[in-house]
Amino acid sequence: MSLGQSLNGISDQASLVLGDLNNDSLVDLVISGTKGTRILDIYMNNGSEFVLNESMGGYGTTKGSLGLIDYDKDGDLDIGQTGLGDSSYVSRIFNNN
Ligand SMILES: [Ca+2]
Ligand SMILES: [Ca+2]
Repeated sequence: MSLGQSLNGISDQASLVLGDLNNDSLVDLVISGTKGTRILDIYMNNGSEFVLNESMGGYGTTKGSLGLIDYDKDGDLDIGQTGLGDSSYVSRIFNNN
């Protein structure tokens, strides 16, 4: 095994989940944690590398986890998140539109 790609590092018991968010058969990447401020970053896989597609500042959590499920059965994976937000523990669902 060898290193394929190094992405921006985040810390504070961060979490990561992989899944095909845009149904192009390429697995995408979601990371939650802190990088100065709390972040939730979504990387899309273009076939050769993961490219930052959306950075949702303020929605990052620490000491938590991420999951992907198509909870509304529209064919797109949605993001579930739980953990410590800015001031309290939170659980959220982000709709993949
Ligand atoms: Ca994809
Ligand atoms: Ca969905």
